[in-house]
Formats: sequence, structure tokens, C-alpha cells
Amino acid sequence: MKSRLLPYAVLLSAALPLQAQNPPKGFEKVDQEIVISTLQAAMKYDVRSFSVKPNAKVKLTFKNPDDLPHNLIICTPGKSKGGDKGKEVIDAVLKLGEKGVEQNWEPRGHPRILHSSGMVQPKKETVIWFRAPKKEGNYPYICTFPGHFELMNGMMAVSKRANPVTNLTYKFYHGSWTALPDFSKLEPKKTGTLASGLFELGPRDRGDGFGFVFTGEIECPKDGVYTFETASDDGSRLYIDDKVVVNNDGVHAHKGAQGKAKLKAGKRKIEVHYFEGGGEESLYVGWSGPGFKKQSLSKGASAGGGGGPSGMLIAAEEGEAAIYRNFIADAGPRAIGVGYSEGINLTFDANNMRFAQIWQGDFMDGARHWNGRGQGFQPPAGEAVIKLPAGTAFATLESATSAWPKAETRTTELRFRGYQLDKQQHPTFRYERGDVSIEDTPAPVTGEESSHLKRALRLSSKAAPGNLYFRAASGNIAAEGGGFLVNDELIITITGGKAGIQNGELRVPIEFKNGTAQLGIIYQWAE
Ligand SMILES: [Cu+2]
Repeated sequence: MKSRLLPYAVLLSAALPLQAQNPPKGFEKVDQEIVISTLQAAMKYDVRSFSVKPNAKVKLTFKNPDDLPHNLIICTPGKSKGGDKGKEVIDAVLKLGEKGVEQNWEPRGHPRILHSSGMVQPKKETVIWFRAPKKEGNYPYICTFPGHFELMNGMMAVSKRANPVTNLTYKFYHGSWTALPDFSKLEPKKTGTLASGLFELGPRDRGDGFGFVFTGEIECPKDGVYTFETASDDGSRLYIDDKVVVNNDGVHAHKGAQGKAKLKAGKRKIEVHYFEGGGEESLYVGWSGPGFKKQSLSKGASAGGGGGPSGMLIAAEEGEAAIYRNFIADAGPRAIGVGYSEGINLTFDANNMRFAQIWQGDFMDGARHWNGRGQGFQPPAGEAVIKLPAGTAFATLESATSAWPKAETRTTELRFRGYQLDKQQHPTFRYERGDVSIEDTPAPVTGEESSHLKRALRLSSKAAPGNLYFRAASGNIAAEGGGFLVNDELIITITGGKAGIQNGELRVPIEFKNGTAQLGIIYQWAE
């Protein structure tokens, strides 16, 4: 096939600008290569979805063995975040009217056009080199030749979790089973595409009594032995080229199973069957192979560079936060972990109403709890963990120099009122201390230079106490710039109160005005 197509490529290169066939400067080596071909007499691309990493150098070869001319135009997500599949550009094509033919049906300069193959004549091919967008999201690609769009469209997912699964689709079923049924005999409730290439239970519309069949293609980089794994609650089974490789069937709690397959390099069909009876539900899919370590292929769990013992990392959706309520090390029995997709994490201790720790990188590894192995305390999965003072964060003191009360001596005065999630799943913690109500809203801040965590505290009270203090840190503290350097690892900046060092602690007296007080805190990792 390759040798047959080569002459066409050579022919074509004479007609097209040189850079269309020879890599432009800096693209001699690329991060990802994708080949998309039209299907003969089917008005379709053979690759309907694939994923690339943000800012990756991409070489996309577009082949047209069909008898009609086609193009491939990559569009921005637009207002519908890719939901319109690029139809906005098609609407612009229709408006071209008579100019359509001379412009090769391409509305040049349309704000949603990122890259275009140009019209590729029958039996020809072309190559486009581009840098993937920096912003994660769903980028549709379309053929703008009149009448083709409805069938000729696909989705490029830009994702940090780009993976080798393409054309991933699902069929979703309702039913009550104690083992995987023969799904081929059942009628799916709905079907869809997972452009991210990640297996997930997200499309389900109920919590119990459902099943999925996922089908896609996986690109094996070399000939060799590959290990596939599923972990699921309840049963799952994984097929490669229609042969069972992992059998993890039956009703059970989250449980892993593995299998091996000797495979040739290239695209192999991957299929995962899954069912959920009742209770909790989960699905993890991963693989490893010649020359690469275990890679997660499912959402809500990342390979994390071999971070966790099982790689079942809990991770937030892009732009959101994940909440983990369980036993977390150094945070007491009522810990609430918050992991922002920006790679900033914290644990809130709902016993002492304090931030127990903050850290960067991966959030939490759910494996220990999911496996039911050990009821122990789970440590943060990431790095640069900074512990904040144990004991209550707010206290009333007789004088500014008084010792801070010991941990949990006054917890009867503290009441946790839960948390609210905003649209981005970011929590605001609400709690009370005596007759003071507190709203505590952390938020990640990412910048070019460094990432940090900011926190807004809103206090209100009818009988505003005059001797309430907030303790931000303890240890070796020095005033530096406008903030405080704590234990050489953390820089704290406080607004809305006069912070001072007392008894090896960074304390802020709370001053109420008209029954309210506001405090802003920025936590920054010291270099
Ligand atoms: Cu077309």
C-alpha cells in the first residue's frame, strides 16, 4: 500500500507548496503522527476521533483513496465546545455561493479554522504539520465539500492524557445481570463517541443495572507482548481483535485482573464489556508493553508516571476539582481532600476546621480504599507536601501573647456545616465557631512562573468577638517582602488583617466591621 501511494505523493508535491510535504523547520522530529484516510464510497474518515497532547508537534497525513475530492479542516471548539462538530464553518461555506468553487469550498479566514489540508483530489494525499493547541478541549475536523459534512466529521481531543486509543465508541444498555450478558443480543439505550480515547462510565444515565460495550482501536508501537488490565465494580472483560485477554467478570467490589497478548505493531481492535449490578461502580483500563510502563486508558485515573502502587489515581476533570472523602494521612478522621486539575491539592480537616496540608502534582491514589486493602490513612500522591499546624485554626485568646489552645480542646464549639460546590466543582467550606460563621473558599492560581493556592475567608457574627485569632502557620517564620517565609518551604501572604509572628506562629487578629471580616491568604511554594 505504501509503495503504491508513494508516486502520488511525489506527484502532488510538485503542485503544492513545498512546505506542505517537507517538514517545516522544527518539525523534522514530531511528537505524534496521525494518518487519516477517507473510506472509499462511504463518505467517511477512517479515524473518527483521536487525541493529542497540548502543544505537541503533530504530523497529520491525510490520504484520499476515494473517487471524490475531500479535505480535512481542523476547527476550534467554538462556543459549543466542539458540540456543533464544526457546523458553524459549514454554514460559512454555504454562504460562499458562487465563490465556493474557486475557493475550493473553504471559507478562508474563518475564525474557527485552525488548519486545512486543502482540497485533496482522488487517489492523492497530503501532509499537514502543526502544533496542537495549548488549550485542552474537543476540536472538530470536517470535510467542507458540499454535502459531505454530515458523515465526514471527526474529533481531535487535545488532552494532557492523550493516548493511543482512536475511534472509541460506546453502546450503553439497561439490564439486571449477575454476569456479563451477550450484549450483541441486546438493544442499546444509546450510543456515542469518546473522543478522548479514555474508557469511562460518564455517559451512564442511572447508577445501577446498566452495561457498556466500548469499541476502539489501539496503536501498538512495536511487535511484542502487551499486558492489559481492567479493574472494575462489577464485572468487565477486555478483548483484543475479538479474543478475550482479560476476564474480570462477575459481581464484585472494585477488583483488578490482567492478561497478556502477543501483538504485531499497528492498530488492533480493543473492546471492553462492562456491567454494574448495584452499589458502587467503577472501571479502570490500562496497558503496558514493550518499551513503556503501565498507562491508564480510563478517565478519572491516570498513569501518573508510575506514581501510585496501582496507578489508580484520582484526578479532577479539566478545569474542575475532585473531592476525596476518606482517611487521609495527617488530616484526622474527618478529612476532605480537594484536588484541582491545575495540580494543586489540599486537605481540609473538618474536625479542627483547618487546612491540614497542601501539595502539588498528583492528588490521591484511590487504590488502597477501592481494593478494600487496609483501612489505613492514605498519603497525598503528589509532591512538595506542606503540613500546616495541627489543632484548631481559629481560637479566642486572652491576650495576643497567650499560648494557642491544644488541639481539639474546644471542638464542641466548632461545627462543620458542609461544603458547597460551584460550577467548576470547586468547594466552599462552611463552618461555625461559637457564633461566628465562616465561609472558606480555596482556589488554585496558575501562572507562567509558579502555581499557588489562594484562599478567601469570610467571617460573620452578630456578636463579633474582639479576641479571635487565625493561625496561618507555625515553625521557623521570617517576614520577607510583603509576606512570610515559613520553614524555608512556604511563602504566605495575608490581606485583610495584620499578621504577626508570635510564639513561633503566624497569627492574624480578626477585626470585625459591621459584623463581618474578610481574610485573604496566598500560599506559595518557596523555590
Ligand atoms: Cu468530503
